[in-house]
Amino acid sequence: MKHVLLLNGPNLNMLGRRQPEIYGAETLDDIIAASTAHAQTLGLQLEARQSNIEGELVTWIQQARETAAAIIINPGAYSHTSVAILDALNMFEGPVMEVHITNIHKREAFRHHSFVSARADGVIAGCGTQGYELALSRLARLLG
Ligand code: CA2
Repeated sequence: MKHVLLLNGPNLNMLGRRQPEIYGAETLDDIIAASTAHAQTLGLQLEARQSNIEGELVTWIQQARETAAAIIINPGAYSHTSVAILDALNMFEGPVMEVHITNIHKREAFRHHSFVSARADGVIAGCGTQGYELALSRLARLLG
């Protein structure tokens, strides 16, 4: 079974606990459970990790070169600041899907640019937490 690494960046551990009007009512655990179930229907094995620390995300992306066929990443606010995450993703050879729960283009101007989008094979924004399932479906297609 092909292995997909799902990474969530800073503050996404707070989903469902603060600002539900922006990010919805589901917790990160809810999202991981739904994504894991969806991955199984697609014949994919999901490993989910979250960190508030940029370097930890970079290390996990480096390690994924040996362990994962594809990456789904919601880099959170690091989307808009992190060349380090972009550089790490550029060393990963498999497909990368970038997910944002909100439509970053409808929000403040500083959220309109994502460094990660320069590497991502696909970007899903504004589809709520369903975006993670859409990203998995796309990866199933890309991985054949
Ligand atoms: O829309 C997204 O998924 C974002 O990546 C979420 C980031 C934000 O900085 C990006 O611009 C867009 C923020 C995640 C913060 O998550 C929270 C969850 C609950 C309560 C407060 C923040």
